[in-house]
Amino acid sequence: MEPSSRTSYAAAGLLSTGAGVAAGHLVAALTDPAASPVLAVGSTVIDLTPTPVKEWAVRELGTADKPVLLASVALGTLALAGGAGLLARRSARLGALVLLGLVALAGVLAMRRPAATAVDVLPALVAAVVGLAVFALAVQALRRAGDARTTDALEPGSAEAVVAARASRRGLLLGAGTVAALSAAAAATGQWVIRTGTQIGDIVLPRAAKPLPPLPTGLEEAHDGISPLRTTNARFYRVDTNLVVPRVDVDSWRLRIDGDVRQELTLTYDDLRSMPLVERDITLTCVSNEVGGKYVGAARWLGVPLKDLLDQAGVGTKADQLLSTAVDGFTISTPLDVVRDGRDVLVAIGMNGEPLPADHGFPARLVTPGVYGFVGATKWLTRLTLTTYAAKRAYWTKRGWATDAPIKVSARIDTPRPLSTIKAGRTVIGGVAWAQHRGIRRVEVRIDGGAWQTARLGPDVGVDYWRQWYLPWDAPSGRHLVAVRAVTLDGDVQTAVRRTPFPDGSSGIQEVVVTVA
Ligand SMILES: Nc1nc2c(c(=O)[nH]1)N[C@H]1C(S)=C(S)[C@@H](COP(=O)(O)O)O[C@H]1N2
Ligand SMILES: [Mo]
Repeated sequence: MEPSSRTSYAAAGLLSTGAGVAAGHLVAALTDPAASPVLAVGSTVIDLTPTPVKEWAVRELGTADKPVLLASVALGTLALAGGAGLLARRSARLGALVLLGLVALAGVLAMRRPAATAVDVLPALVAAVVGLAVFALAVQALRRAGDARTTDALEPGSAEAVVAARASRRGLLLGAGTVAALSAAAAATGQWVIRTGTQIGDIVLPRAAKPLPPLPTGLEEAHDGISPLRTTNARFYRVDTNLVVPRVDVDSWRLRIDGDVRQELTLTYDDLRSMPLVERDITLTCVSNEVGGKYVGAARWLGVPLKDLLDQAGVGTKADQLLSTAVDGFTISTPLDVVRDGRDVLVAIGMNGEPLPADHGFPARLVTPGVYGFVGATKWLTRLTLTTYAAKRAYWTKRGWATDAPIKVSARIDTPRPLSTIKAGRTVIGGVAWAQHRGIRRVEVRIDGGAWQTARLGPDVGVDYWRQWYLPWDAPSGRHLVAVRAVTLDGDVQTAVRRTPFPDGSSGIQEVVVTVA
């Protein structure tokens, strides 16, 4: 590699951009992670991604959608950074200008977020200073190496010239290596700070005014493979638009209730904690859950009934929408008649006996039984506004999604697994079924296109909670098609058949292929 070759200049662009981005990331980790240059660009890409692509990504990539997105952003940035380096071979100023443009873009994107504050320019500023400084040094070093080669009195190809070139190359590589190592260390430290910073300390939750009895024993105790009656916090699915989980300082956090109300309310975390709390068992699910998918979970939530808060604020007559805002500015809208029809809507602060985990909305979130998460489960909640659909549109509403989204009846086969091979003989087919707020009356299983057989149901935890089910099966050898469907208390039943693992929809009869050996 010639010190002044194209590769060296491209590498200088990459190195300096990497150093800038890493330094910016570290500063962001210490102030506001969402303002990190990479994350600011990534979040913008998420917001601008056309809805069908986003739906595809959630479905096909699952929780890997974010790493994939970040990797793409990184690759795009690296390409531009390499380009800036190449430009610098002709004109250092031009290269620097492109780099500055890149960083400025990240800075603008960080500031355009609804929740941005003045400190959020800091990461981009630091990235600019560090990036340009490394760039200037690198270009200077490459120039000097190039000049040395052309003007050296040493005879080209002579032993002295070879030694000098080697020494200069070694110096350059050493410098580049040092900068790369420092950058990696800065980025890693930033990641570490972000991860440890979101841990929730030793908050002790008060008990509910009338604690619920413990959950009954679930079918999972008797039959391997059926989803536990309660999903643990660690295993609960996570779906949101956030690249980094918002880190909320609980002391300065407030919940504001405003809009069409008699009296605006501003509540602290302690205010919420000292109100009469209730416990509710509610299953949560995502509209992007494919048939047989895992974006569904069931938990015991602790919180303040939304009704109590709305009664205290006094809802006016004009509002038809409850617009909730998260600390990062993300919004969700819920039909007001849904939240006021008597169902147990909660502003939850606890999940399965613990403070809400950061991933699931610490310090407070909305939980609305009977509607998909994107219309009723706002995490990192900070504001509830009584307004109208005509006046305000939430994040997903702007992207063409429905404003009301009642959960469709669904049943999932947990065991046997799709496409698995099991031993012939006595076994069970089992899983869970849900239709939040309508309840499950019956679950039916069909084997090889035969008659629908009624499965046995697990314990009843209420209409808002999923229901476990199983059907004993004396499995004969061969390949079999096993299908499941559920019927709600009000007689609604699934129709379209969806064979998994070939997802093609968010509701329908799940059918799996099983080989019995
Ligand atoms: N602030 C915020 N809240 C949000 C979302 C989000 O992107 N941001 N996503 C919603 C969606 S689409 C779903 S399905 C649920 C998922 O909740 P969970 O991650 O706790 O399972 O959160 C909802 N609340
Ligand atoms: Mo969702």
